[in-house]
Amino acid sequence: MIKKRALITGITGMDGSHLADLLLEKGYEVFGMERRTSTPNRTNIEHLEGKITFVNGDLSDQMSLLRCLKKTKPDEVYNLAAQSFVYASFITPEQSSDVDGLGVLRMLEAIREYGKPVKFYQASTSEMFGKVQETPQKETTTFYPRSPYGVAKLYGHWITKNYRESYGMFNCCGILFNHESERRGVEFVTRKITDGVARIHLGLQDKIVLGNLDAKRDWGYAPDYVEAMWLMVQQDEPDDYVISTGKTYSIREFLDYSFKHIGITDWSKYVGQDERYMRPSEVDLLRGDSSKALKNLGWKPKTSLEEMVGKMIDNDIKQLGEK
Ligand code: NAP
Ligand code: F7E
Repeated sequence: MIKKRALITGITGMDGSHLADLLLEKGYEVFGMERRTSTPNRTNIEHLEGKITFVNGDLSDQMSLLRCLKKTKPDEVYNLAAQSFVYASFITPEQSSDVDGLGVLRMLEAIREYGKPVKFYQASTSEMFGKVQETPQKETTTFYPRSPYGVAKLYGHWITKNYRESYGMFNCCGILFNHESERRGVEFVTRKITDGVARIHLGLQDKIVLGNLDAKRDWGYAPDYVEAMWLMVQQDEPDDYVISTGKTYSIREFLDYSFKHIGITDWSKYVGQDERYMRPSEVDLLRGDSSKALKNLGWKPKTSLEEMVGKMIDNDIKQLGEK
């Protein structure tokens, strides 16, 4: 049987690594696009070495993308690469806009130039809802991004739709709400907390210093969410979907679940706050409505927040213990 071929950009990231696991399980030949760095970080993908093929490319370099397509001849391209840290997009707005906005255009142009039929998935985000205009947020909710990241992703979202309508390309956008896992980067609030709680549990750290504790997020589990990406690409018609749990929790509530996991109910003495982790403009509340995904894709989240927090902390304790 001929194997389907998938090219994943952002292979070293959280979602890229989980999607590669899923596609390998489904019998795909998987290609992972990696950008050149002085010290490669393959922490999330060590287990994939020998199972997938790595190719070099960068979303800020047009020709490198075309070369990746020619080399890998994919049936499906999942564009997961991005400067994905909202906070950093305030510090390097131009670089974030280039990669997260124009990078998408470059990949779409590369696919047009390549000329063979390719199904394209774009990693859109709930950050496009920003200062939310209704709750819960769904596919038809008006966008109001609140960061250079959100604005750039909105460009990526619209250019993907525009190329679908202009050139009849199979392009779909997953508007994914926050999702986390054991492989989440440690600068994001969930992993910063689970790693910090694990360190406190092991006596390696006294305090976790955070920014705004009142922001609310709709947090799901990344392995559940990569399944939704794949389902979108398997449809006969391309479309855009919100992927979320429908539940929202504050950072304080995330702290409650996390400390409870190691038997602490009053965490006040273990958590500090510092202005330096606050953002110039904040997204206060996100809660998604993914009923379209349930209806058309049969997708729904499987993992509760409590379960996910437990998995993340247990993994952090194990990893720190091994070190
Ligand atoms: P992540 O862990 O930060 O991974 C981002 C990946 O993009 C990394 O592999 C990174 O490579 C790569 N990358 C960065 N700049 C690049 C460039 N110029 N060219 C090529 N690759 C580049 O992000 P994630 O959480 O897995 O998210 C995956 C995608 O979904 C991103 O597009 C993100 O914006 C979007 N998204 C995420 C969430 C979420 O909650 N996780 C929600 C909605 C949408 P290096 O290792 O070299 O840095
Ligand atoms: O912040 C607050 C912070 O950086 C969540 C990305 O994957 O999801 C992610 O973006 C909230 C914010 O994720 C700290 O102010 C408080 O309100 O974990 P985060 P994010 O900004 O929601 C979306 C959907 C994406 O698309 C992005 O790529 O937590 N917060 N104290 C903090 N945040 C961080 N990082 N660090 C703190 O100390």
